[in-house]
Amino acid sequence: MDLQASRLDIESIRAGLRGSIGRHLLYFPETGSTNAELLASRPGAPVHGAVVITDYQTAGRGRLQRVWLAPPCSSLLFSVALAWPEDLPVAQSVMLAALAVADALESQVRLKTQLKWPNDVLVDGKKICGILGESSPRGYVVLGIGLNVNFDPSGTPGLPDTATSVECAAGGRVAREPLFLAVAGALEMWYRGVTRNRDGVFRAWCSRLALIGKDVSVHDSTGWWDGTAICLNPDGGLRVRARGGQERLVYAADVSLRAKPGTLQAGKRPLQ
Ligand code: BT5
Repeated sequence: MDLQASRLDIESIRAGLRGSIGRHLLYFPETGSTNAELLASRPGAPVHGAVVITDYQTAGRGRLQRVWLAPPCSSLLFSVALAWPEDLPVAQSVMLAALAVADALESQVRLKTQLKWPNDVLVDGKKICGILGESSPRGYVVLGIGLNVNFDPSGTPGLPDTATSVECAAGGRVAREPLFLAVAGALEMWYRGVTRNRDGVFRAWCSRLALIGKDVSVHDSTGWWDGTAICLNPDGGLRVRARGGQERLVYAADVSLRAKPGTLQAGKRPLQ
């Protein structure tokens, strides 16, 4: 595979980094998964702010054993290690990353974003970025960020029609390096915020979530079911009142807004 033509310009990234995020930066033209790479790189102790970034993943991973796909040299695919306070839910590190990506897309490309529980950034209701948070030993989290940039997901085999990219949403290709630097800068800012105000990330994330009070369809290990999203727990759990009236707390699930309550047929995935 020829990655040479449009590989990331790592030197320009290094030159543009200002804070602790990316101070230790490892680039691979191709790797299995940047999360796996970062979790394995320093057994027992990742360095705060360490970043592994690549132009292509052969085994990119999502939640729940799903895959993350992106054509070579098309996207931002990286993982960052953050020292994470023991008393702060790991789920809030994923919220922090989503806020950082949203800020970067808004400041760099003027894209209006929405955040979707538990780990997505959307533009026009379609997924532009997925985030995978994995805890690592001794008080670190590893946040894997996959941000679709210069390709058309509708022409990429294996991708759902609910995917979009910066190119599609903004109507043109953008340089990935300044976008990465903007995400790194926003991560730094939100991370500093966490140390000053424990609730800040959770509150900011909740305020950008268009889910609470809405009719939703939930897909979890029990199948599809309908309900109303009531509120979020600081540990990332979503409290949903099911149709029968009982409240359920969901973590490992996919949740979609329902356009028309009651229209979902059993076993069928709703339209986003
Ligand atoms: C996620 O999982 O959204 C987390 C994705 C994290 C990817 C990054 S890339 C860098 C780092 N290294 C890794 O190995 N992973 C992280 P989840 O919510 O489970 O969504 C996965 C689902 O999204 C898949 O089942 C597909 O349906 C869909 N999908 C796969 N690739 C996509 C893409 N490029 N854009 C939009 N949707 C995609």
